[in-house]
Amino acid sequence: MSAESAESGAGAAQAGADCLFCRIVAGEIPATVVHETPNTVAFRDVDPQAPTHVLIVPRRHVPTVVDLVDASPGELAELVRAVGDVARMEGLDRGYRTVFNTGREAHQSVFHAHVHVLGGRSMTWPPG
Ligand code: DGP
Repeated sequence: MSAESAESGAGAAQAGADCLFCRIVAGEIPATVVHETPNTVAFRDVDPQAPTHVLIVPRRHVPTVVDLVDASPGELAELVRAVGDVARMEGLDRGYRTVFNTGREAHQSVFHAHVHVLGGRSMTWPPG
């Protein structure tokens, strides 16, 4: 069970019309889409934290990345492959950061699995 499901059990109920990223995947809410595969969509974050800040989401509604690997390891592999494609397309040859925020304490705010791809500036560690 995902962190979010454990907290509220709301993940499945948020699918479809109630889920922001499902609506972006469906084209109901506009987004700047930069890459698509049969099972993933990548679009620019509305509040970028770096010169490149792209979110890659599975088309399937699952609340977290752990739920995605449980549901379909192949779709998780496709998501990670899309990270490499986006990094190449964005020219992030000096490096980039990938972030899966999982659960509220980790600052996950949209409970449809997604990976942040951040690049184009030097990163610091530890993350805040
Ligand atoms: P997280 O906090 O890890 O759940 O990341 C959710 C991200 O989603 C956050 O960085 C902001 C982004 N976001 C929220 N609403 C929208 C939107 O309507 N469009 C786009 N493109 N991004 C959004």
